[in-house]
Amino acid sequence: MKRKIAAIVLSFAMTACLFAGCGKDKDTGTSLANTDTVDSAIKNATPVEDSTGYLYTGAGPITGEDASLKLMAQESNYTNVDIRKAPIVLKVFEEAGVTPVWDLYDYNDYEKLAAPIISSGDTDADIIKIPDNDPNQVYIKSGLFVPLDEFFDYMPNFIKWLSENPVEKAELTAEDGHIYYVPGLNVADDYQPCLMYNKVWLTKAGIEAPTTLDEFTEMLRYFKNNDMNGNGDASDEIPMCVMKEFLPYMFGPAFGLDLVSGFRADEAGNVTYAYADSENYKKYLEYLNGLYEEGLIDPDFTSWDRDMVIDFISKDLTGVAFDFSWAMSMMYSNVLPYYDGTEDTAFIGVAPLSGECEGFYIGRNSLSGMFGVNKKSSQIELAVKFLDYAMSDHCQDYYQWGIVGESYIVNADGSREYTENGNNNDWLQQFGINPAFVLPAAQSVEATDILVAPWHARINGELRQYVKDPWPEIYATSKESDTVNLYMPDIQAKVDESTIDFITGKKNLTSDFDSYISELDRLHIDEVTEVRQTQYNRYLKALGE
Ligand SMILES: [Ca+2]
Repeated sequence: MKRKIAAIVLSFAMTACLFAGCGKDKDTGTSLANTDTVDSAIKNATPVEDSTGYLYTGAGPITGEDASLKLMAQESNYTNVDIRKAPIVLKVFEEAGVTPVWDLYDYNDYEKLAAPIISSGDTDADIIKIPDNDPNQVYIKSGLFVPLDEFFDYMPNFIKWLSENPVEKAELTAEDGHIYYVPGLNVADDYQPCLMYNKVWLTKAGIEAPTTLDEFTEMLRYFKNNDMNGNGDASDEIPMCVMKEFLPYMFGPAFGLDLVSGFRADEAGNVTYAYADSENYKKYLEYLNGLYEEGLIDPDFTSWDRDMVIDFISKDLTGVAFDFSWAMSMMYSNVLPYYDGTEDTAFIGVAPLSGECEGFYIGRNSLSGMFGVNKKSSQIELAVKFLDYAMSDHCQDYYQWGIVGESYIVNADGSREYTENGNNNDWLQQFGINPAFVLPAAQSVEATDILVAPWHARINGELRQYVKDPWPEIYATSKESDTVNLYMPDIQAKVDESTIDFITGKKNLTSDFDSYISELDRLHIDEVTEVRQTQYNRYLKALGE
């Protein structure tokens, strides 16, 4: 069972597609300040001939001469896939007019193997995939990477994308005002974690899907006290089966808290730490402790993993789940004994719960695998142009769908579907679908939609409106990361332990909560919050506010 689930999740991660922007509209409507480096570079960029006299305007080929580029990146995470031979990857190089020279390292050990090479600068690769998103600017500070904004004349696709995605542009802007990486993209607003109800149980109970905490509690009581699964035993129902790591996603927003990111800025830009909110976080804990005391949260919930939740669901023991949206039709509904492929017999995603505050779901950051150009490369212009071409919409279409007539077909109405081969995951991986480990590929919502049940895709579209951005990804200075690394692990440990103790009643909310808050003070939460505030101010500046 476990193995199968891992495979499913992996295949989602790899085939699910996305597309740039993925339906996300993060434009804040604010005008971009043209005072900073990146914005003026975008504003002043004009396509110009390179040193060989070739003019690249965003489409392939990117050069008029025989050319090759050396890429340092990852092998596929599928051991039976040789990405060097994958048709989609070869197609992109072929259209670019460039021959790839590969310097690939094991997928799982990439960070361990690549980090020392990048830090020491001991590589002649022209293009390098960095092992993480460089949160502390370690690779940027190594001086190995070219500030891409100095080459924006050669990056028409990239600057268009940056202009259309101010949040990602701000996140990519380093502390020194330059942009060093071209990113791949995750789906960030679609298929995010959400609340799911057992539709058959709702129907049996004769109720609509609850949208408030009060209605929700009533529903749990009904599930607990009735023989929902009809096996003659009214005591074997587990009203909700949710792993503990999803409780913050599920209930925090009803109390106005983003307990997933932890840090959050209010409308005025003031940053606070949700777990140190002595009013709202206390109310959150009081609510969950109430559910626990009443037996509406199972006594064993802290030990549950996804396999156990799937096992409960397969035995028709529960009415409520909360997980990544993907689980809805692909891991939960499909194991229900009576699921027939329709919404009426499924675990269905629903709107978030509201309390004193209106509910929302928490999305994720979209920046994924990042690529930079080696400052020591003898062909920086070519490398920059290749990255620009490789992130273009034209190439994203290859990454997400493959090649027409081979991996997919276009119907008369313009819609697409995968061919029989395209629906074979092994074949599709070998074909090179979503090659994010070697190229700046974006996942696509549209290609995910056709992988899940039709009702699931429709529900995802309905839930997108509730998804809010998480705390942005902001580069840290070394002093900032020192402060965070010094204090945050102890704070996190304290929070994790106390949360469970308060929910289960091991700690008393009336007598012990104040000392919990003082303990966070003693662990220097103020200093960490101050760092987050400084970073957030920098982010707003890069955003043009
Ligand atoms: Ca029963």
